[in-house]
Amino acid sequence: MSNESHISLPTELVALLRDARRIAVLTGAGVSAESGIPTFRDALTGYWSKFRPEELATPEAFAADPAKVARWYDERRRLCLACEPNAGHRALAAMQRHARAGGRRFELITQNIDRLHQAAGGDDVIELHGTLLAWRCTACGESCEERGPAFETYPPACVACGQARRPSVVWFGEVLPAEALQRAAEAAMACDVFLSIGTSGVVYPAAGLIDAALAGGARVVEINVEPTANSARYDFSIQGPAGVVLPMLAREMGVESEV
Ligand code: BJW
Ligand code: ZN
Repeated sequence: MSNESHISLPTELVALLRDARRIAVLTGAGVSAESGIPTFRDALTGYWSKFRPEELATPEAFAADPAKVARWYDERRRLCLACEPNAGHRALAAMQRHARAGGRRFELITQNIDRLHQAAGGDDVIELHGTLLAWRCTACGESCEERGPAFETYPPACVACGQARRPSVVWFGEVLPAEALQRAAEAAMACDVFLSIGTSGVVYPAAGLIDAALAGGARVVEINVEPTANSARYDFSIQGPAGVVLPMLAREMGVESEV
């Protein structure tokens, strides 16, 4: 299922999105898959089909082998920098501009650390799991954006104090950035429509945002290439690639975009 001919968008869904005063969108790795960035849990291509998360994506893993973990994240950092946003990222940015031009709110919440929403023109993106493009010192907290070639040493050293730096991402067992989480929870609670796109919806607390949305009375929509464990909870579950479904939705909503 990869082109528009297999996908139909319910007219009720299009009307719902067109009329919403406030939309909150939660995205996951599936939104960047068509840009060439692997997801985590897809059976053949996901990172966790090749690596054990507890050996790479936990503070304990970094403490045990900082060079190995930093090298793996640096490879992923360079992959993100080499990848372009896709039609799904661009459609979301266009929907956000359109909503705001009409005096409506459109909050873009992401679990992704690749900054591709921002590269597509997404504004004020709420990053729940941090970003791979910033690395911070484990001792003094100094942080800087890293858009250059591979680091010379692993882990890279802090320019201020010489101690090890780590990617500014959120590993398992770590708390999410408080302001991002609070803004995401507020947006989910107060929105009319909540869209969950390209996420398996198993990692908390992001996976709990649908509960906040439902508690606040929102209609909830899922877009994914396959059904997820939570599909039955959604009012609309659209099956198809985000890079195909989102431009279709934007067009149906009358959003002017170059997607
Ligand atoms: C497409 C597509 C296409 C493909 N189009 N779709 C409550 C209950 C149970 C457990 C917990 C809980 N609270 C906390 C926990 C523990 C833990 C957790 O949730 N564990 C679960 C796995 C059970 N959570 C945490 O540890 C979090 N911290 C926390 O809660 O702190 C508070 C606390 C601390 C200490 C004690 C107590 C409380 C932190 C979670 C951090 C997650 N970090 C990662 C790694 C980031 C760095 C890195 O990149 O390496 O974030 S894990 C990984 O999963 C990454 C992602 O952001 C996250 C979500 O994955 P996502 O985006 O959904 O990707 P996939 O691969 O799972 O799914 C992709 C989907 O796309 C699939 O459905 C495809 O079908 C679809 N798809 N192509 C549309 N083209
Ligand atoms: Zn330092």
